[in-house]
Amino acid sequence: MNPEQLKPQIHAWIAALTSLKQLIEYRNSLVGKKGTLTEMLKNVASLSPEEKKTLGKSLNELRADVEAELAKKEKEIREQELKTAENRFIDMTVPAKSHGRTQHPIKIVQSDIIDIVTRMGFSVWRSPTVTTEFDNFDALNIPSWHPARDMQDTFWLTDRRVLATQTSCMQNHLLRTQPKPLRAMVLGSVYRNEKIDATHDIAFEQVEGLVVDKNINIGHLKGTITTILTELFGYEPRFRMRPGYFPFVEPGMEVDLWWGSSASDGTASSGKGRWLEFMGCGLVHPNVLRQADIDPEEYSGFAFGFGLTRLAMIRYGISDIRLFHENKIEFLEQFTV
Ligand code: FA5
Repeated sequence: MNPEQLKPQIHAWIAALTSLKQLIEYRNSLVGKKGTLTEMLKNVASLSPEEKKTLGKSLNELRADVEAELAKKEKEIREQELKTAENRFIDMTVPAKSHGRTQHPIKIVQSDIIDIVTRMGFSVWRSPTVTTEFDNFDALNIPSWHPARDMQDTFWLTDRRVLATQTSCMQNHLLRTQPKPLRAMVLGSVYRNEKIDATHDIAFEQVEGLVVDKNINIGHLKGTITTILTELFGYEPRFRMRPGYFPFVEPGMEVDLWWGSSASDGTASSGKGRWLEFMGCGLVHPNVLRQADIDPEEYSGFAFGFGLTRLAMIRYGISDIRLFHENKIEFLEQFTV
């Protein structure tokens, strides 16, 4: 058969193709390794020189024509598929698939806090790893003879500097250097020579809030804590305030959060939970203001400090603080953003 006669038939087949899948299959069946045209070309080798010349030439021409026709069709189909995809209806109500980027739970809580407090007008700071005895204790109304130094088991360096035991070590610096009124938030890693158990680690994350203005009272403190916690949890979590002693606040209080409640709104006790000490706070002690050359008659303030690590435990129902540092992939993979 004259290959020229095959042409219209092949063109008709190509024109009828509607998908890339069909096109690839058809291309293979024709000009693929074992395709019809390929086989015909192979057979030319056994023909007489005369036939070889004419048939070989027209078969090669047919092959080139078919390839060009297929390429044209392929372009057409691809363009059509793109258009269909563009016009496809996108249902915005279908929940987005998580893109699966995992992030450490402490990091997630930290970013959330920064987001919340910057909206509330706080500046955000980071406390140093190594600080001075003065900033960590003396400036906070804890002189060297004060028994309150024993409240925090401290890692001392040989030159009387310390590994920061609390983000409060930034208070004096902020009070001295920042203009009043002041609203500052400090994030930082702190270190204590403690016995490790399910709720105590030797290195953990703290967050400090420090506000100084005129006529500050406990209502401002409670309102700020309530707002931050409500924003963090998405509902007002169950917490209680009770008297607590810290030499750098007067009056001083501690805040406990309910830990382990199975109620989704965090209000009802499942009977299985317990109170977890979460935060120290109070009105800034006049001596702390005086240390920074601020007149306590003119300015007052409140401060609070909480364990970011404990917050993450409560928020995610994590039962053991040691999990944060174990680097177990099964644990970490549960937290995606
Ligand atoms: C302080 O560190 C004070 N600086 C808090 C403060 C700030 C009081 C401003 C007044 C004004 P405390 O030692 O209680 O206080 O620690 C604060 C919080 O850190 C605790 O409530 C707890 O949530 C967390 N925390 C304390 N020790 C550990 C630990 N070993 N492991 C994990 N979290 C801890």
